[in-house]
Amino acid sequence: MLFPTLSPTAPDLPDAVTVGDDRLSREDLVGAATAVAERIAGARTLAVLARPSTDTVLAIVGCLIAGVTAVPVPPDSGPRELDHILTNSGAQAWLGAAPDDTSLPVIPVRRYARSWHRHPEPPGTSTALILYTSGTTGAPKGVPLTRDAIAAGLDALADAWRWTADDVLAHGLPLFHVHGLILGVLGPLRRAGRLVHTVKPTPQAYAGAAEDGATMFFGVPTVWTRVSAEPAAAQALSSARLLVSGSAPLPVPVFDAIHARTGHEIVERYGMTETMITVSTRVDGERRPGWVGLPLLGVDTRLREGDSDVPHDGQSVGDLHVRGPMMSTGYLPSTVPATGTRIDLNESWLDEGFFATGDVAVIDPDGMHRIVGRRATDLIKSGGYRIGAGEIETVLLGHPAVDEVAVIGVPDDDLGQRIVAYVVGERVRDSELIDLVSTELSHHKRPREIRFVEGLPRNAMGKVQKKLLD
Ligand code: MCA
Ligand code: AMP
Repeated sequence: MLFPTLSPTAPDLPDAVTVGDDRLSREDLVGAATAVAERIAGARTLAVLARPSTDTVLAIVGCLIAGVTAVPVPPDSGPRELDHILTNSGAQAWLGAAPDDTSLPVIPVRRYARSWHRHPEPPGTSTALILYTSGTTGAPKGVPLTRDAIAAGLDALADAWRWTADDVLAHGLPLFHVHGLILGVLGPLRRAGRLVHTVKPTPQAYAGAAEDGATMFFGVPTVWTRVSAEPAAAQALSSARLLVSGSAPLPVPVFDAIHARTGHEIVERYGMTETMITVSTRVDGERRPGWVGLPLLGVDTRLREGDSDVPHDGQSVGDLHVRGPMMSTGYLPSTVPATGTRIDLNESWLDEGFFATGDVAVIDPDGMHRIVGRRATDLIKSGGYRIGAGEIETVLLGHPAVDEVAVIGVPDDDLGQRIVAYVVGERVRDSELIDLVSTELSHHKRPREIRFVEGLPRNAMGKVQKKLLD
């Protein structure tokens, strides 16, 4: 069974899932999610506006019980993103909350409905979730993940982190990515442990969860940076069993500050939407600051330069390829809207089951991995969100004042990278351009800074030289 928490023989947990002030016992969760499953039986794919709420958890779990593919959608998505996600995924309806002016049918999630019907376990090869993630150009890409992949990914993490039913996981991460949703919600259901979602990942909320007995905390590096800046909150986390960081590089000074304030060496892990988590430091191993650890159970990694292997000497840099049972097997097909031509997006899936991550790394003789950076400058990581420069440039070019634009990520102490847009054109208020991106796409994709310039640096071919900006 994919989620032992949902088994009829599982012991009751009065606080199986807490989101903010709303608490679901195991019985509430199973009863209400099974009622959702009955309402959606026969559907193929449903969209879920993934607000941090128990309704989102019930919608997703209802889909998992019924064997319906769920598409978690960022709740602040603008019309462009929404259109693309709904069309590309083939979502038939919204389950639970829906945007105001939607043309799709809306199926309610009823928090107090109950059903005890026993649904057969859907096949492991069926697609449980489609998650959307940014590429360097174009609209976000749909990543289908099967039940088997999710089970393998979560079990490999349980092995590395000794994650058990006794753990109470706390975090406040968004419910539309691998980190917050698969690890952060489905993880506790796979382990039959408890979840406390704090709605926002603030230092105060994490401290409160620790005082209430949470044992394990997830955060992106920005969260740990903010915790380390609040000594009282950090101190409260001393009682935890494990602090985990991922989604972007954890700065060494933050690792050190958290260690000094909590006594914990953060466990760092590395992954991607396409692969889930493939490499992690282990509870029973070395937690070396700046390094992301060893391949998880069932995972192979290799470093390549072209067709050659790069030595694992802790210094030679190569393209990181990963292979494992938790990976997706390819993006959903996409089409060029104007022509309807189908685009093959799957060049990163290679022979022998390897996936080219686009990250460059080193591996030391003991198998420890360090992520050195990304091959493409056009993928930005800000606050742990992956954001394609091209998507933002397309929106900004739609503004009548903008003639040319180049979007880059610049180093930022809080967000890791901050989105900066270089604009050639008529000078308008910065906020006009920032708000345009924030409404057309999602808030986290908005530039934090606009820099008006006379021209963009270009090479002889006319291509913008982003490396010369900043
Ligand atoms: C300010 N705001 C605006 C504007 N200005 N909204 C719209 N337009 C504007 N012009 C508002 C925002 O809506 C928000 O309001 C508030 O200002 C703060 O926004 P922001 O600065 O964006 O938030 P933050 O608090 O600084 O966010 C930091 C964060 C966040 C909490 C760390 O970046 C975050 O949740 N990151 C997690 C990303 C993640 O989970 N990534 C995993 C993917 P309000 O607060 O009212 O809404 S990676 C993955 O899955 C792989 C597999 C992996 O390895 O894990
Ligand atoms: P996403 O698909 O949003 O999960 O983004 C995946 C990317 O996040 C990876 O390709 C890496 O560039 C980055 N990433 C995730 N975890 C780490 C980590 N621990 N250290 C460095 N980069 C990371």
